[in-house]
Amino acid sequence: MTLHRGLNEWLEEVVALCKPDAVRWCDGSEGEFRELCRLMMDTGTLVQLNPTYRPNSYLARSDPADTARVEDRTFICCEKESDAGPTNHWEAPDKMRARLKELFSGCMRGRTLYVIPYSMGPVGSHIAKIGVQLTDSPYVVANMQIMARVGSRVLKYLGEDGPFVRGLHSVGHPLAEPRQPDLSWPCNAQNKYICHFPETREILSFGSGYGGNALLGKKCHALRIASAQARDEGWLAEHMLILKITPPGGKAHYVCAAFPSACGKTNLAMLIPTLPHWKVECLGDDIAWMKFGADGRLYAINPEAGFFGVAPGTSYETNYNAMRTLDANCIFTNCALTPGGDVWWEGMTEQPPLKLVDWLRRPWTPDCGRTAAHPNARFTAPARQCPVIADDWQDPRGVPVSAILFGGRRASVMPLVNESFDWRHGTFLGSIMSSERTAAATGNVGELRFDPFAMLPFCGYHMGDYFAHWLELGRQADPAKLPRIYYVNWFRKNETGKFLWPGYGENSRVLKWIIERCEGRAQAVDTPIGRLPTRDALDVDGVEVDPADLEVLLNCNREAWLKDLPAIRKHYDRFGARLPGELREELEALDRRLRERA
Ligand code: OXD
Ligand code: MN
Repeated sequence: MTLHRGLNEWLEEVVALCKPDAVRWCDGSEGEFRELCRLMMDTGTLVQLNPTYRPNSYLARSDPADTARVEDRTFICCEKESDAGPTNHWEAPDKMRARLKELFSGCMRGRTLYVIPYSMGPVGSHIAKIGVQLTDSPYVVANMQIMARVGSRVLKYLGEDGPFVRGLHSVGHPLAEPRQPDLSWPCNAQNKYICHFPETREILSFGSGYGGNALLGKKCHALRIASAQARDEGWLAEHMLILKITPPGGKAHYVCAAFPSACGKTNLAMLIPTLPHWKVECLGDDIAWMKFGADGRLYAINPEAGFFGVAPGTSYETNYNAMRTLDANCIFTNCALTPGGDVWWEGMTEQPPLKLVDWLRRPWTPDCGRTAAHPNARFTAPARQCPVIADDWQDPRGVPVSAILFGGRRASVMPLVNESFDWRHGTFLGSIMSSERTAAATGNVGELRFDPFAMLPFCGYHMGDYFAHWLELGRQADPAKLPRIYYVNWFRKNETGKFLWPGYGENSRVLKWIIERCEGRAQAVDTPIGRLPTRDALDVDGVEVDPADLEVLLNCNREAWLKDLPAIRKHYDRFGARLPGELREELEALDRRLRERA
């Protein structure tokens, strides 16, 4: 199917090792998608949703032991342990390869191996990269068709010797002789390994069929491998949404924003501004790859072609555009099923349906004391279906970035918005990002963790070196052309636990201030932590926020920050000598500014 020698040789090796019954080259066609979905309906992996409500859409219910990314089973296998850094699990490449060789040996018996050539980014864009995933999961193929540009056109572009990232994936559940019927969600919950070899640009993933563990183009390639590649080649691979914002009668700006998983990136990316005549359009909701253009500006592409969003909490009220994106051609995973054959999840409607089948396939009623959907239930939806997808979302040149936002869920300390003094200070703010843990990964929900640049689970090398890479790019660039950097927090609460800021569409007010700052039109006041909007500069006309709450939202709380400093120091100490000196200096300068008399 290809004249690419390297790809053919690798495929031969994998076939000899994994022993699939058949090999199928994926062409990325609609016919292929429908055929695989039919096949998965036969094995019970998918149910087709009622086409009256959702044409060409399906629901998958996973094994209860396979419902999220598994950070404790995720490894960076570089030659030197010190290069993986303290935030990654490391294993020596040879040792891990030997262990995985045993697991992969015969693991595809009774199954078909699918070859998925994919492009992260528009095919042929100078910012895009090619990967090939070999997998025994038709669920992965169908999802990858939505999430990436897949199939024959990618193979054609790859030619006979083009470079590509190798991704081998198996659910780790061979079908023994005599043939047993397959499971509806085959996996190998006891033996999950999500392994990255950044030096050779390879991914080996075993045992899980879920999301980021299995759709290798996303977290594994577009973040962990790409971040290492970006360091080597002088660009950025980031856990960021991309949006386009156009002021009334003004020119469009592009904004990238990094938030930890399940902190509302999809909502912000598709926000409907409450401010009259401001327009917000979406280019991506999870990942941005950025390269400097010949004009010295930073240009971003969304390497993905779809959204793999958290379903619970998504409704016509919270994210109308996401809901409309889900009208057809989607795969839902671990949502509940209505008697009429549609999906439902917590928060989708104010009143839950009276009867459902929950994600564990059990009868469910509102009083049964369990959630109907899994908290990390997901939708996989084509980006092109988003009603506010920007017309230039597939521009191979990328879009010039005016501002970069960092943020997380912080009930206290962090103000609504804070502008960094410069790129170096912005890098500092990114490096101290922290957030309350969500259900997107296993662990205790609500616990506070530092998540620098929202890259904690996704940086494919030493996080200290990653900070240094950000600083280095800033040093090489023309400061006037660099995006401005902001830290935002929509999640500030009062003592009774009530949110101080309404969020959602009202966040357009914060975006407005940011854009006006970029255009040199809005006022700010210097504080020890950065530049905050003056009371008049933030447009709060028509928003219901108590003036006392606004005071808290736009205030630098010196005592609270001073109390946070020991935790920041401890966070920094993890990086030892590889923490760039400039960031330590930023921290000490912050400490000094906080102690100076106001
Ligand atoms: C995601 C995540 O799925 O960050 O985007 O977990
Ligand atoms: Mn994400």
